[in-house]
Amino acid sequence: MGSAPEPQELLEIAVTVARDAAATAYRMRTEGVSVAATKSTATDVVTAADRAVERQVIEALRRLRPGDAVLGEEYGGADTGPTGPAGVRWIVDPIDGTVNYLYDIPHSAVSLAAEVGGVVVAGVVRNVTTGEEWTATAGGGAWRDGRRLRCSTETDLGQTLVATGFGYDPKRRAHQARVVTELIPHVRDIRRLGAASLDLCFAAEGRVDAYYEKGLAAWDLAAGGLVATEAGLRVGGLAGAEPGPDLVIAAPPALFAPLHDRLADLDASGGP
Ligand code: LIP
Repeated sequence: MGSAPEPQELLEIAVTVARDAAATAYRMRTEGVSVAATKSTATDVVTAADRAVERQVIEALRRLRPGDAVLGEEYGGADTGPTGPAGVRWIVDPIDGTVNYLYDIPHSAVSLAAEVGGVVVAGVVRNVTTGEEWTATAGGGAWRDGRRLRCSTETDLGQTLVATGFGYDPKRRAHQARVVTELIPHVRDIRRLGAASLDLCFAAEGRVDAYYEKGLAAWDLAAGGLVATEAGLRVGGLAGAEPGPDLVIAAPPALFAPLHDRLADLDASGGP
């Protein structure tokens, strides 16, 4: 097995590919976007841009890193781990925040991460409309536009601005809404911005203090999760679990336990 490139080298590839992908998404947005199909439910939409951008990312990675595995939201792929000779797997969400993208809300992103031996070592999240770009490498910190990012230092849950999200299944949304209803008297306020990767990056630089959500897939979490971790946030699940589909909590170390315990009490990982 050949040795994997350094995280910084993988990051440079990710940034090049993500910038081109975001440019395509932006162009297609200006040309007009419509629903191409629906997935898990009638509101879980995919546009022609989601597919075109993911194909573009896959082709670019095939050219730049032949043999690496790619897992993407629209075309799936290597969801069982790397098959490439160097053990590198790329995880891509071509347009995270697709509903925002469809409604022309300037809050959607290309999210691309590189994983080596099952560990995410490099990631980029680029806002399609604003061009804001968050990057991170394992041990190398989190950055936006050349500035090293540090998360919020908030310690009081009652003063905490929390971002969260809702799934596409109405029953799950009803459960998530009950959790928010019970949580909101105990925090500063809630923000529902519509893209997990950007929520994690906002938390990384203190635009919100914390974030949690049930139902995230690997492509929603991979790059943004590394940015959040490298900015000092603790990113985990309930009861010591890894962050994953059951629940993702990202919070400054002092806030993680109080937010975790409140969410556990409210069965935030439960429901459909
Ligand atoms: C979205 C996530 C968001 C979640 C939405 C949706 P998509 O991903 O980023 O956090 O609340 O339900 O899953 O579908 O736009 O790639």
